[in-house]
Amino acid sequence: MTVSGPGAEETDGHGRAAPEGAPGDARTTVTVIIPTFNEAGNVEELLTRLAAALPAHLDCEALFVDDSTDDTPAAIERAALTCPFPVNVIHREVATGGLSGAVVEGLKSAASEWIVVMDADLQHPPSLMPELVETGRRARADLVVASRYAGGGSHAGLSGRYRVAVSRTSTLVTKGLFPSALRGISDPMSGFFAIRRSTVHAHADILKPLGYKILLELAIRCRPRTVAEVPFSFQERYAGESKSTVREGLRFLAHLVSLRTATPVARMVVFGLIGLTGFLPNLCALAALTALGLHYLPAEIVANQFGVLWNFLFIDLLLFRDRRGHRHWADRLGRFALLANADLVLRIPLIALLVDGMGVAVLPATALALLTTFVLRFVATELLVYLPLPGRPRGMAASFAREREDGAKGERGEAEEREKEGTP
Ligand SMILES: Nc1nc2c(ncn2[C@@H]2O[C@H](COP(=O)(O)OP(=O)(O)O)[C@@H](O)[C@H]2O)c(=O)[nH]1
Ligand SMILES: [Mg+2]
Repeated sequence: MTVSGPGAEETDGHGRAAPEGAPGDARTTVTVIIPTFNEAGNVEELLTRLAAALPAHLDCEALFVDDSTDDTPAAIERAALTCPFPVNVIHREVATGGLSGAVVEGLKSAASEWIVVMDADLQHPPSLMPELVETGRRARADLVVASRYAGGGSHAGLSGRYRVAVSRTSTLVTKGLFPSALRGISDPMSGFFAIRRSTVHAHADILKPLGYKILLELAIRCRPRTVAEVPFSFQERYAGESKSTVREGLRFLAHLVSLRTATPVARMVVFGLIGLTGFLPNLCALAALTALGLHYLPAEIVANQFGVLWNFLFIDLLLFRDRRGHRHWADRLGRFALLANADLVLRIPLIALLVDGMGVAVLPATALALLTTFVLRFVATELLVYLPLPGRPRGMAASFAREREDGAKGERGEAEEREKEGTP
């Protein structure tokens, strides 16, 4: 076990960790949240192994959040009959938010002091569940991560070199992007962890789950003060097939951008970077149009629209992904294009004012005008294109609403065509 954060490993004056209440003194309550998508062959074995591992002082209940299209709910019902602790199921007709959405739904309805999240396929050893909670109690941690990358851990059950490489690389990139929020977490992609309910519930409304990486979301948005880790060996799947897809990998990238651009300043930087990449289609279109014999001035105007479209796609799909539901795409594109072209129209008189009216040299005047119109355009994009309409849901509720709009072609339809590769 490794612990980091303020107040980590509070000692009893003899260098030993002072427990919150030793096992036996106080009962601890834990809800084990298990997201399931077609895991009929795994649930009975999972509950059996959980029950076998359960120490007497732990009051446990299992909460399946199920999006299955097979007979998993019936399998859970059967297994619950012989299970020594309560088993509850939230079966969702619409799999809003996919795996992360399921976990967040479970997190919100849990009432116990501790919550453990684990997969149904036994890749996360059930025998480790009590140790995660005990470690959290002893270390007074808010979050305990079962880590494949802590000393003694391993990802042996991760099938194929490709998935191991993707997992390692995405872990490195993610830790590099969030060095402070992920300090002390060697495996931010782990789907096996224990968290205090108080840590989650204080931030439940700002969670915007996307794809598979719920721990990342919780570590960054809930900011647990003290984090501990327990090494574990990622096992082979017991039965059934992996549900992770290439699409989940793309979702993970979008999730990273959304987490990294949570503040307006970070959003403005990414807005600027995307704007810079827009020069490429702009110049290509300009070259093509002038080669076709179009005069360079109308060609400039048309080519600018290619840059605008390019920028809109990236900004809409990556930067303001969670605010897309506020307006129809045509409305967003129209407003965005209007602003981008107004930017051109505004810049010229501004440069003229700076040069002729205030005596600024042409180059600094142009740079200043570019900067001014860039900031104005960013603010206007936030306010006029992506501000929620009155009465429309925000945050997670908004993305949920959006996915509902997408209807049957959402998670469930997509689930049918899941391929077997892709996510870290
Ligand atoms: N509720 C719910 N659970 C899901 C969904 N997708 C995957 N899961 C569950 O999440 C866990 C991890 O999924 P898995 O396919 O094993 O991913 P892998 O370990 O990355 O290959 C399993 O318990 C799945 O049944 C989903 O859309 N909804
Ligand atoms: Mg799995």
